[in-house]
Amino acid sequence: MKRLDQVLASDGTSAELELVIKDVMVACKDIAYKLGQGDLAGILGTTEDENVQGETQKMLDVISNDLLKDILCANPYVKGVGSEEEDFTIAANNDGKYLVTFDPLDGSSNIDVNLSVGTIFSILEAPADNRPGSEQEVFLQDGRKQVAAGYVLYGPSSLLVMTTGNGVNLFTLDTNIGEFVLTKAQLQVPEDTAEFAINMSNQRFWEPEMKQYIDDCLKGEEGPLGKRYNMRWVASMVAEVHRILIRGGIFMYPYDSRDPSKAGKLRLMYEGNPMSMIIEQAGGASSTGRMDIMDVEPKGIHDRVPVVLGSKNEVAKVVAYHSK
Ligand code: AHM
Ligand code: MG
Repeated sequence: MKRLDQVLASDGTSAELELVIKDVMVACKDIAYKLGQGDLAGILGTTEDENVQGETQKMLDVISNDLLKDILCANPYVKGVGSEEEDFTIAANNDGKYLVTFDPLDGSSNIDVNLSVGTIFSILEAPADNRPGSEQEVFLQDGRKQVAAGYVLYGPSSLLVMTTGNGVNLFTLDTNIGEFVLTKAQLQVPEDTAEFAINMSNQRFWEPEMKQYIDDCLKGEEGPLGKRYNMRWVASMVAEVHRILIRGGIFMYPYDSRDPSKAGKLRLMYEGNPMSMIIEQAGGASSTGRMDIMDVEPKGIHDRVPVVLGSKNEVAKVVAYHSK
């Protein structure tokens, strides 16, 4: 079986990009170990702090963020990093070629109940010219510019799913040798599904188009969509996206009116774009409901975005509801 470095070497990934991806994985292996230790290491629970988004931070949010930040800032090929847990982007090495954004531990409300969480990362090329502008601004590129994206799902096994633009591969962490090993090549999202994932408790805050689509799903065979749907909600985007990659489905975190200043709950640069690249590379689709997520022009590093992604024919139905 091929190791991650062998797969990257054979698919034409540059040595520099490979070194950046490998450093992300060094941090992720450490996160996997620490999650496994949990209470034994006294690292479950919440800190006194809030992050820039006004969310309370778990101890493991902070630990995971520091692991990724420290290793990436020491990598000569990394120009800067942006994290869901940091107020501002961080300059790393001026001659670095890559910018890395990450959500160090997504779905962290699941940590204390021993359920699945994950790390999501996205890699962009730093603009070659030394154009004036703040460190934040160099990051503000649309999702189509990503050169790599992936996630590590910490579940019964630790899994890496990633793309460098040549399809999507699945690796399993072999803890005997401390390496991610290719266990499924070229994942493909089934085109059709009858399984949706959405936080139904927000229904009263959704736009009418989203309400209508879910109402029609709930009508089953008798409704306009003509089939009986099943529902899942893990409250961990990495786990939901992984389920969709393996057996199909549609995941939605739409715009809602709880806080009209926010375009949704999930963040474009740390969650929306990397997951969209993975899903599209596996033959699925990804939309805000009105446009492809990867075409959204970011205005700020912490921008939020409505997310509808998964099996391509089902995503097309949700988009059709929004264009009625
Ligand atoms: P986080 O980055 O603060 O962990 O939030 C993102 C998570 C996603 O993994 C998940 O889809 C969603 O938030 C769950 O939200 P909810 O609390 O509405 O169930
Ligand atoms: Mg997150």
